[in-house]
Amino acid sequence: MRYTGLINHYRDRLPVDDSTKLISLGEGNTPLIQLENIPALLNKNVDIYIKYEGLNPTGSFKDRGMTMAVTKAVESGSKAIICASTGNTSAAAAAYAARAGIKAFVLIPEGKIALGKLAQAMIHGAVIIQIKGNFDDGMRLVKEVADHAPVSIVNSINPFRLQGQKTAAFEIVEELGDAPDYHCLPVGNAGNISAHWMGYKEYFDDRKAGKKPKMVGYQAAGAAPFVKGAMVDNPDTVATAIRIGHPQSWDLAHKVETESNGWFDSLTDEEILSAQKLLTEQEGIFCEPASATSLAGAMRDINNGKIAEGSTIVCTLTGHGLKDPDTAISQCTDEMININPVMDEVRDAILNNM
Ligand code: AN7
Repeated sequence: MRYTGLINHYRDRLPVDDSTKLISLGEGNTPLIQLENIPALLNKNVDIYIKYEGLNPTGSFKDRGMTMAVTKAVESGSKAIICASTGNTSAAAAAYAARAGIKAFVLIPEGKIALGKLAQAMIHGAVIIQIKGNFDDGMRLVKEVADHAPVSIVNSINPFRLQGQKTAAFEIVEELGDAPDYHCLPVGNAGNISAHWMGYKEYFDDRKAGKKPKMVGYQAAGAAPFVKGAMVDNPDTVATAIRIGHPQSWDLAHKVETESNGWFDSLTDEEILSAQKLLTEQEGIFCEPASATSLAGAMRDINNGKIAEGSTIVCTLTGHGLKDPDTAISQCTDEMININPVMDEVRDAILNNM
């Protein structure tokens, strides 16, 4: 049967009925790729799988939540959606609003969103409102303005978002035959880690999985309220997607930590970028900096034994590397070879670089 998106695929587990018009771009059903070279480099006996969420229609996991949120917004008669965003939510909102024929208003922090995401919001025709402030300021404003203008909020405080996003856990259980031992995710607002935990619990309770994973959330050191145990007022990190100091799912995330026996930890920008590069060079998988936080953290905790040998680990790569070409290029120090268009010079370029 033709795959037509995650709502249709999991409709029995999602809040829709036969009359609901689905707003879908074929999201979900993303690859689960086993790493082949990095475990050998670590010299540890572990199975690490990458859930490549960057292969969703707009290049991030946000599409899973956005298909549900926009479907429900349209069902309730809404003509406009609004979100604050570090970039990916705005890209997804813009695309799904275009698909639905409604308006999208996106509040983004001036100068702090990656180029690919900005291009997406612009080309899909969202109304872009740049604020002289950060994501947390944008989120506060969105909540306030929703009482004064006819717009539906599609940030992850919208419960339909997490409903859509929980389906990633279903896919993983189905592919592995059970839940993994550990599931590692980058954490900003902590909506996604909470959604995954909902999904794992649902499948465990319905006996579709025999166990539940320990949920491990990794943050950027300059934006790590869960590690600090308190909100952070001026978050900063190269991983702009998770440049968030006042997470919206604060209580939910702490419940996930306790119930799953998991933990939060943080990584420096250097560690994040080096994991991003390692993954591209060793495995051929390109994710954006924020996404590499999950792998960077998993590698550290595998090395120090916190994640035991013999474990099955899933790392979610939340967004595609093409989202942030500037950061990728700035990490590449090898000079390009410039030649005249003659064979000899091409041959020399090859022979000198074998
Ligand atoms: C690539 O787009 O919050 O912990 O406004 O884009 O569920 O917030 C993005 C978040 C991880 C964190 N990785 O997820 C936004 C936004 C990427 C992201 C996260 C985001 P949550």
